[in-house]
Amino acid sequence: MALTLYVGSKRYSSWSLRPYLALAHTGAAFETTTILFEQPDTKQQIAKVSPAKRVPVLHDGDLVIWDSLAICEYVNELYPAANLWPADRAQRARARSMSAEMHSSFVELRTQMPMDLHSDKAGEGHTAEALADAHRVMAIWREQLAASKGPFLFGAFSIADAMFAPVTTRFTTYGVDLDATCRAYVDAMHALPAFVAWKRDAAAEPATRS
Ligand SMILES: N[C@@H](CCC(=O)N[C@@H](CS)C(=O)NCC(=O)O)C(=O)O
Repeated sequence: MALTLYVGSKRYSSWSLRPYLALAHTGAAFETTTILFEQPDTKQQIAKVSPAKRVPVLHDGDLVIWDSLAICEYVNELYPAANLWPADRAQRARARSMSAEMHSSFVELRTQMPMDLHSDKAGEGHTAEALADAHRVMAIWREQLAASKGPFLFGAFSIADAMFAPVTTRFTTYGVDLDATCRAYVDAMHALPAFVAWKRDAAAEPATRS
């Protein structure tokens, strides 16, 4: 098989979840290889497949694509019929803006509320800075969902949703308050068959972080 997506522990690897959802959305055949975190050879295993020494990384034959957003862009070019970006240019520009903001911002949210799919850490990590990040994320969602009417940010699933998927899990794990609009969005994300499959696989992995 030509396409292999190398991912980190599904329980913890927020960056890995994004291209997995984008690839799954295309319906294309691909293989997923998991490199578990916190193992004695984790760094060596990642370095073997990723020039950036980070996961996710996609191998398409000899071509190596690293970084979650770059992989999503490549997948969009491989499978244009999957409409991973909105068709309308202005909407596409908005989707790219929010994807880029998600990719480069919200450091406190990431730091205080790291992804952990199978833990209940309600109330942990609720620093003022992390909550300010969370409120900015939810403001983006609310504005976009009001315009599109959902269930995803631009109606149908797009790369923008893939980029925010890990945050939806952080809000659940850490018990961040959600209004009805954001709750419906999180529920739609968590009902995606690909998300359900990822979470099921994550449950079978060892818990290596407290
Ligand atoms: N900007 C990168 C970040 C990738 C990244 O930081 N991956 C982490 C795991 S989620 C990693 O590979 N850590 C392994 C290590 O640091 O050894 C992307 O979007 O793909």
